[in-house]
Amino acid sequence: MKIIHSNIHAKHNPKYEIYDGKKEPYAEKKARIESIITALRNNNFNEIVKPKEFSASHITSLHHSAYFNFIEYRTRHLNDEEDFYPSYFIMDTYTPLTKYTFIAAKEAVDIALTGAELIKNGEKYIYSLCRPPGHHAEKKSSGGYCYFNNAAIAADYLSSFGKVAILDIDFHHGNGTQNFFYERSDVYYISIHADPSVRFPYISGFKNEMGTGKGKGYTKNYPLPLKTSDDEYKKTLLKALKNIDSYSPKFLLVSAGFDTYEKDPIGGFALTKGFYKEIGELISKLELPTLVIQEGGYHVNDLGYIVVNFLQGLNSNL
Ligand code: SP5
Ligand code: ZN
Repeated sequence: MKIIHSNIHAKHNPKYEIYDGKKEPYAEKKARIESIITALRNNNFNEIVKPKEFSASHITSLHHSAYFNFIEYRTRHLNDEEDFYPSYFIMDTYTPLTKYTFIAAKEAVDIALTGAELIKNGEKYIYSLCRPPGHHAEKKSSGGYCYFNNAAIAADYLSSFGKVAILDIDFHHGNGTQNFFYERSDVYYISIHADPSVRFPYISGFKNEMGTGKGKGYTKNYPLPLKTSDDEYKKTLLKALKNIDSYSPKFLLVSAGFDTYEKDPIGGFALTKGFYKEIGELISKLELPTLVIQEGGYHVNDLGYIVVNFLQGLNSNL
């Protein structure tokens, strides 16, 4: 399995996030990716390749051009040491701009699109190691550590070649991805996440959100309570996979967050380390060309192990 990765993400390095009025260390840190890459190399995932550069028009065909220009222009005018906190285009206190945020976020999109192009050309499994993550980013706002929606942009690209199902398994609901496809039937968004009435993003991810207009029936949410166990999660995952199978997509995109892990510092489910291999195996039974896009997951020490197990599970069907 090819892994798409670059080091540019490391330049995006916000100093803190603001929670309940207090500055806290930034959870979405570059060490996450270093943990994953080290574990991959130690486990014979050796095909690690750099992304291609794609035109920014892939971004502006989903995100508002005024928003794209704001991120590009505002970061270009920051000093090395300056972080920029909320404004009109930034919806929370977790998603500051730094001087290098634009180039890192653009690179993450290229990582996702490089994976999408390989899948379109016939690869079975690709892992796009995106950072910053993307699934909270909306048409004209950043949020939840996300700036450009890597998964939505990759899904939109793939949708020109056949129907796409997006399975979002991050602990948090992917409000951005859901919104981009809420009125479309050619991309089916299906998400398993923490009950949004008690966890970020609070504004969406409820059971009654099912799409509208032409998209009616092509959004599906499975909110789960805090402390959800492996067994409970598996029951829900099987339902989600069944729905995906009935949709008969040409491509599967997995928005893969690993903040569902029991020891995750900002999660709240009780999934164990060993369970991620089974999640991968269950997904592989769909036998679909699958693009895995990295989202959240903040337990730096165990993150690499979890990702390797997930990918090994996915690969087991080859
Ligand atoms: C991509 C992704 O996983 N984004 C998640 C964004 C969630 N941000 C809110 C979490 C804030 C938690 N900080 C809690 C500190 C308590 N001392
Ligand atoms: Zn998350």
